[in-house]
Order: sequence, then structure tokens, then C-alpha cells
Amino acid sequence: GSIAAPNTWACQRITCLQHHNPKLTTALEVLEKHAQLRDGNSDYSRALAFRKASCVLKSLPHTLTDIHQLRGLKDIGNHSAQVIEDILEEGFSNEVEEILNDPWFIKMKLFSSVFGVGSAIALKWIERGWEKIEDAQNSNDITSDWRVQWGLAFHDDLTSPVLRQEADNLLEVIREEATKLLPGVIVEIVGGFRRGKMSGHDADFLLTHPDEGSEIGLLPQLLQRLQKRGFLLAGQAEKNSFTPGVLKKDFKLSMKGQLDHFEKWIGIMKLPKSFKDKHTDPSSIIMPTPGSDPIDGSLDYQPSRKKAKCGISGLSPWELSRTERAWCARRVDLIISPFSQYYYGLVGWTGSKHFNRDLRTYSQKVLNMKVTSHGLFDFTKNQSIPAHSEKEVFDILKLPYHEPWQRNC
Ligand code: DCP
Ligand code: MG
Repeated sequence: GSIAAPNTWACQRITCLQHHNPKLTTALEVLEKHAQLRDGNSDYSRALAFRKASCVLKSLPHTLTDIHQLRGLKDIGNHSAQVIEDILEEGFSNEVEEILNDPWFIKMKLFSSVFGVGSAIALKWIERGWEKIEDAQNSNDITSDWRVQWGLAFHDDLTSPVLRQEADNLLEVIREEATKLLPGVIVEIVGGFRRGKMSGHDADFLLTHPDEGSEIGLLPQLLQRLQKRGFLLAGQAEKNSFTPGVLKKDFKLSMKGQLDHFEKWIGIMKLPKSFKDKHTDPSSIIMPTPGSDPIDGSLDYQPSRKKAKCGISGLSPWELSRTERAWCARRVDLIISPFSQYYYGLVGWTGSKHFNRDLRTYSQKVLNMKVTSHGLFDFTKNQSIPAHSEKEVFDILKLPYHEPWQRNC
């Protein structure tokens, strides 16, 4: 008989990190990645189909043994069903194995692992005949994008997973400095760590303050303090671009490639290697002091357009990455939310990405509501609806409340 989950929407189902079908979901996610890299930003539909199927399998309470157990589920397309059947019957899927051994796929995955490099740039690099990260690192005329420059120079650091302990230690530093500037500030780890992951590709932090408006101006001051303590390597600050209109307007049109309209800093920090293995008293951290050390913290966090030279040392990102150092480069996002948008922002920045995507489609199709990280607009009532807790966001959306660790679809 069918053991399929009765709930149609991923945002209605519980999806934990640990589940019963990792072999199948890993295979489907290879196909998803392949579709993403092949289709680029122009067409998500193929990638989405594999993600949906993988997501259903993650929410099953048993290990799947027979394809018929999935009968009638709309989220399992023909292509995914075929792959699942192959693996159940043969133990593997030819299509997946071929992709994993495909030199194009291997190179695309490698190049798009560089911060700031998407499928379009990765494709260009392959067309130039490049095979390894070193080929891009050794090229003189690469790009003026600060992310790619730093991403290439620190590729080893940035592709080694950020550990939960590092994120926890950094949280304390950020809380300490932010609280000095703005007592009562709320600082949360969001992203994968909030969903219970033990490692991630970056660390995401969401900041707010219950006294709406007091958060204005916090970010530049916080960055200055982190800079003084030697934590900043490179990054870019973005201003808040929210207007009430974005609650109503078409999501894709208003986004222009941006994730949301919050003020934020997207960058790379220098975390002491000691952050990896133990709880570290944040006030005891002594990073190299500006001026006394060639690898000081005096780097511009506003990137220059030309190949960046770093602060006092005058080293390029590449030279800096080759020096003897007690720190590791880590991708960090700092996001500032006005309190009135905070709980929507918290749900959005907690993810997963697929959870968010499903939540948006569900809200639109089932409730005629538009949900974003900034709020919720009810088109039937023609008004926006505030939320005062994460639970309230789920209530308004008529969804059972699920903890962050149950949103791992
Ligand atoms: N997010 C989103 N859509 C995107 C990117 C991000 O909705 N295109 C949201 C959901 C993510 C959160 O922001 O969970 C953080 O983004 P990350 O890319 O850092 O994703 P994770 O933190 O989930 O993964 P990782 O552990 O690899 O950092
Ligand atoms: Mg993350």
C-alpha cells in the first residue's frame, strides 16, 4: 500500500536532517545540481522537479522499498520516478553515475564553488579551457568582482565547511559588540545552523531591536568595531531598500536578483582557528592588531573595483592567503531587520530555500496571500498582516507550526 505523506505541500510536512532515504535523495540532488548548472538562472523547472521529489522522500517515515509506495503523489515526476526505480532495483542509477563522472559537471561544480561564481561564469571558464581552480587563480585578467577575487584567493578556506562551534563563537562576538552599541539588540543565528546543521557554507546572522527604528545605523558601527578587532577581511554592505509596495508587488519583479530588501553585509570574515574546537570567551580574542602585523584587520570592507590591495600590508588577496596565519576565512552574512518585519525575516532566513519557495507558492495558490521576508499581504482582504512571533506566521498561513529543525526540505 501507499505510505506517502498525505500533505501535498512541503511546508505542511515535517522534514528533518536525518531521514530514511539518504541514498535516493543524494541521487536526486545530483540531478537537481546538474539541472541547475545546465539551465542556469533561466529555467528552474527541471531542478525544482528533482528537489520536490527528494523532499517527499525526506519526509517519509520509512525507507522506501517499492516505487508503488509513491503512487499518486504529484511531487514525484516521471523522471524522478524512473531514477528511484532504477536505484531500488539495480542499486544505482546509470544517469546519476554518468553525471558524476562527466568532466563538464565536475568542472562546473568546482568553478561554481567559488564565492561569486554562478553557472554563467563557470561556463566561461570552461570555454577558456580551464580545468582547475589554479587556472583561474593564475589568470591575470579575471574579473573586477571582489567576491571572485577573494573567493579564488581563499578558495580552500571557503570550501571547507564552517563548523557550528565557529558560528556559535562568532555569535558571541557579534552579540557582545552589538549589545555595546545597542543594548537590547536581538542577534540570532539563522540559515542552516538554526535548522540544526552541524556545518554550512557560511554563517548567517539576523539582527533586530524591539524598539523599531533603533536598529538604524547599527550595521556600519558594528562593522567598524569588528574591523577594529580584526575580524573583517572583505565584504559589501547593502542599504535597506524596503518600501511598503514590495509587500504587494510581484516577487520576482521587485527582487532584481536580490534575496530581499534588508540592510545587510555580505562578506568574508577572519575567524581564529581556535574557534573551531572550543568555546572561546569572546572578549579574550586577540586578533592581529592593525599596524603591528602584516596581516592586519585594516582592510576595506567596501571593496574597490580594481584588484584589491589590502590595507597597510599592501598585499593582494592572493598574497594574503599565502601568509602564515592563525585565522580561517569564512563567509558571513549579517542582516538587519526592522522589528515589525522580524518574524517574517526570521522564517525567510531560516529556510530551507525549498521550504521558502514552497511556502510562497502555497500562500499564493491556496490562500491568495503573498509572503516574503518582509511580511504578508492578503489579497482577499487587501491588507498586510503583522506577526508577533514565528508561530503567528504559521498560524496566519494556516500551517501547523514546525520547529526550524523540521524545515529541512
Ligand atoms: N535563502 C533563500 N533563497 C535563496 C538563498 C537563501 O530563501 N536563494 C534563505 C534560506 C536559507 C537562508 O536564506 O536557509 C540562508 O541562505 P544560505 O544560502 O546560507 O543557506 P543555508 O544556510 O540554508 O545553507 P548553508 O548551511 O550551506 O549555509
Ligand atoms: Mg547559510
